[in-house]
Amino acid sequence: RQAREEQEMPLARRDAETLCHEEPQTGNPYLEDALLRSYLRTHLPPGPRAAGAPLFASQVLEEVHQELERFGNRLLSQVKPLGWECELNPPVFRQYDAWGQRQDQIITCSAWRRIKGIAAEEGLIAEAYERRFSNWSRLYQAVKLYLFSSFSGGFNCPLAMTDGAAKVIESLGVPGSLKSAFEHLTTRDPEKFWTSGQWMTERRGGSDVASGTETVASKQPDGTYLLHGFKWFTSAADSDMALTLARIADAEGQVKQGSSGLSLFFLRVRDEAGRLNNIQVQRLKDKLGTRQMATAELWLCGARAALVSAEGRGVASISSMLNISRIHNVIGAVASMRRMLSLSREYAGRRVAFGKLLKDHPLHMQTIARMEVQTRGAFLLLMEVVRLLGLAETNKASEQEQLLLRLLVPVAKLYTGKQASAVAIEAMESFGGQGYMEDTGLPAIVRDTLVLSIWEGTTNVLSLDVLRSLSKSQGQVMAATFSTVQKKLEGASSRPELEGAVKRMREALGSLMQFMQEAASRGALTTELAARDFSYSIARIYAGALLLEHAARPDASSADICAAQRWCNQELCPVAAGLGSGSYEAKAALADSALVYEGS
Ligand code: UCC
Repeated sequence: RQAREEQEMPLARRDAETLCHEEPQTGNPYLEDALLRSYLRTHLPPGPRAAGAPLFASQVLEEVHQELERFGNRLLSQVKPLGWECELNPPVFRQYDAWGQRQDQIITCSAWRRIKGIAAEEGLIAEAYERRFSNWSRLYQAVKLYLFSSFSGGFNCPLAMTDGAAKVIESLGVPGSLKSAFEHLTTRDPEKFWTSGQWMTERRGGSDVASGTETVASKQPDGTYLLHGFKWFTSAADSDMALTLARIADAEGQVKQGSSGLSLFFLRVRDEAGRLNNIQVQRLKDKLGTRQMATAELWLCGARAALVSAEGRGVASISSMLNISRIHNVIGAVASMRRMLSLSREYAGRRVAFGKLLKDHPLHMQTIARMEVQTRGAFLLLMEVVRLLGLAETNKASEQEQLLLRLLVPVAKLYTGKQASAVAIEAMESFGGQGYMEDTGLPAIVRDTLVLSIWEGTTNVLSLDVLRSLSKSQGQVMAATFSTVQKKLEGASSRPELEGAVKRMREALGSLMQFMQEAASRGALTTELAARDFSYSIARIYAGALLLEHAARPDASSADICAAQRWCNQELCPVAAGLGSGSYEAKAALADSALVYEGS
């Protein structure tokens, strides 16, 4: 018996070793992304360049293709290991030195600082402001950021705010006082590159900025201001500069409350010697995810700052920063979905269960295919937003395109944030228990994804921003949406395979129009209660139109067609169902509260 056991043990061990999990091996993220490549082929102007013609009028596609292939290789060989190092070595806060001297030092790892340099070298901010590809520059920058995002070890966050700060300064006409800052933010030189913070959140409100901001700015004889206040949530607090909101005190020390009391300020975080600008770091935040990045609570104890907006126009001025960082949020969401999917599908080709590879189990493939459809819709929504932004920034956007941009930024941000969380969790599950293991790197992606529906405006706050865009434009944003979607549907209706999907889209569009007519005769409560479902309806209908447009191309693949059909099989206009079921009526609001507080 003993002899038999001895024989069996090594055999059992050998079996276990051969059944070991295989790590999914993904390749160049650009070359492996079929939808990205077909989108670029369809939309970017092809070469070759006619003699004397400006670069942007031709050659964009060829140049971009070569550049992205190179960049994809660099991401795999260089950035990916650095990003993982950042995950393993989160920033450390050293408040005092050994001798009791206050230091307030935020120590980041060398990989984090190296990624900062790579971001500069790759022009991840510069590209959008150099405009070497004219209106396509924004889209190209966004594509690079999309590829970079999942490997970046969280550095996509400081880049979001840096881009937003550059945008604010550019929209102010790059005043002399901010010229140097603008150059630092948009340089390709790693030695000169600055990142910026966006210090908005205070204790009384990350969402309700207008009434939650308590920081006070006192004017000095030299025209600068000293800021006193407490910033409760400053992402990437190792940044070089920040834009922040404060209330200017009058001669009596009084401040004006509300939104019209807020002004926008620029400040350097440290001086040339590395000393903090009268800022004290209270502590680093202990977050669920994005742990690679130093998020801090900061006391402004007379931080010297320069006023950059007109007095009382702080929120309006910082809104261009918000819109840019919201677009980065969309980039992060789509990137995260794509990364999880590419790992999941690769794993399905390696892992055997119940006698065959996961990819040969139809139910497993159905699950991944559903995520693929969501990811494609989100990707096209992102491309549409950055295409429109590129047009607006080069003064090529029609009035209709400007309206669409205003509406689609919050819509895309709120919708893709939710999609990304759902897809990331589902994709993690597709690895079974392995997906739950820290050292696979999958939990880190999931954690970092979950924040995307929270920061830069929660789903409900963004839904209210959708309503704000409607009221500010007196409904014109919706008129622009309806006519754009209708045009895309007309283009797709000639393809017989898309007939059913086009029909469902037309019905959904009709339902959305009908909802708007009915909602107009109801009160503000209906509009508010419907805001989230309304925003989802716009997202699903607009993304459906983009998928149909992509599927109607003469060289569309069968996957393009299938994705469009399946997207349009989901409920496209949830707000119509909500209206029909009475979900937006006063009595439904009372029932909501009763339901939530039963027993309390
Ligand atoms: O700071 C944060 C963490 C940073 C981390 C960033 C990482 C990103 C990484 C992504 C990569 C993966 S989070 C901060 C989160 N907080 C927010 O996002 C704020 C959320 N709250 C809002 O959005 C609010 O609704 C406010 C602050 C905009 C509301 O303020 P008001 O003052 O009540 O708003 P008003 O009165 O409606 O608007 C004031 C002006 C108006 O212009 P005028 O005066 O000309 O009529 C509005 O039209 O601002 C204009 N405005 C806008 N314009 C307001 N919002 C917008 C907008 N979105 N676009 C254009």
